[in-house]
Amino acid sequence: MKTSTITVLLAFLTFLCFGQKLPLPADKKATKETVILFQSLYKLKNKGIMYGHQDDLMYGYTWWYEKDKSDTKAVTGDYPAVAGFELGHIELGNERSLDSVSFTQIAELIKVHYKRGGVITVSWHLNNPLTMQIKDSLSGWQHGTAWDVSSKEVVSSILPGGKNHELFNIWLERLSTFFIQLKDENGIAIPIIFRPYHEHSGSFFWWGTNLCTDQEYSSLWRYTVTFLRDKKNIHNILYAYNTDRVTSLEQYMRGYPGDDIIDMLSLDMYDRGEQFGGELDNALGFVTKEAIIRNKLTALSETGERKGMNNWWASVLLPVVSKYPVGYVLTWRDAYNSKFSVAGNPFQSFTDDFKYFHNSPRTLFLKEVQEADIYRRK
Ligand code: BMA
Repeated sequence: MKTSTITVLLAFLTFLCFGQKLPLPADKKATKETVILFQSLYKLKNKGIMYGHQDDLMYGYTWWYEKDKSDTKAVTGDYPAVAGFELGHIELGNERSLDSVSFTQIAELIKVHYKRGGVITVSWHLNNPLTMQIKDSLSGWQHGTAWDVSSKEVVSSILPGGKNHELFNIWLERLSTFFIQLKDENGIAIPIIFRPYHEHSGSFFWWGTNLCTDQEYSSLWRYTVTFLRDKKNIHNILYAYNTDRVTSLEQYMRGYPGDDIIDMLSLDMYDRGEQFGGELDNALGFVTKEAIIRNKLTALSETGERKGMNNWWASVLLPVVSKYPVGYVLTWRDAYNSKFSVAGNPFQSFTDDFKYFHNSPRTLFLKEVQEADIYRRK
């Protein structure tokens, strides 16, 4: 055999062995763009960690909905690779989210970020469908919100057979309507990462670990995905399973709805003290290992710095996340006009520290993700 024939044969065999090895999203009917995104992120997580910021394009501490603005860009010169958006109150049919952001503007900026070549992730702090109907239940700001944990019957009440099941279907209809209009200028559905019912291992949302059984939590997930994917024919969503801090894989997987539903294994962990580095190291170790076994994506989908530290990004976060194939690290919103120090605000004393994180060869911001051409547009 001639050398050139052998080379072609070898290339073909390599393609057969490795080319096909890239896993697929859980949704067997996922759109082409969604499959491409999934596979790009699957590969990219071995190259570097994308930086994500919640509501980065919507507002910052000192500004609200200004064209092309971003706190991340103001500090680093670049946008985050991952833009987070929040859909709480879409279920109510409201025009604005629980954070007063217009849903029309959210859709607009999702399209902008997609056009720039960035990744979109969406969270959903949906109201409590049971307690919000009870006028004289728990008082205070939590009443009827995602944070209202006064009843353990909420999840069972919205599953098939439950007394709030029809109401929940209406909520999922409204959510679907929002997702269906997310199209680019050519009418192509924009792929997004959806992370509902988050931080399940905690008990501060009505779907938290002590507020429902693992079976109910898993059913809630399965019902939601089946509704969006099979009933509404939405095939541009990658689904992210998520917990708050956990100390074992067993704890992490409690209520996991299944590999046929989930595309990403993600973790939320904020730095509350010196033990954080070790705890994060441990948790990312078993979460990323499990993700590789199951052919899933990974993320540290919410984190935030320890109060009072001015070298947290460089000395705590970066060394730990660099050890693992973590797809992205996202810090939470810079609440407009907030009197409080919100975790992850790159505008405070640690600007140089955040720049160090940005400049690290291990981190990826929008420009690097554009170069990686994750939507294969080039
Ligand atoms: C929380 C806080 C809330 C906000 C919610 C949804 O963690 O930032 O103020 O309403 O996220 O964005």
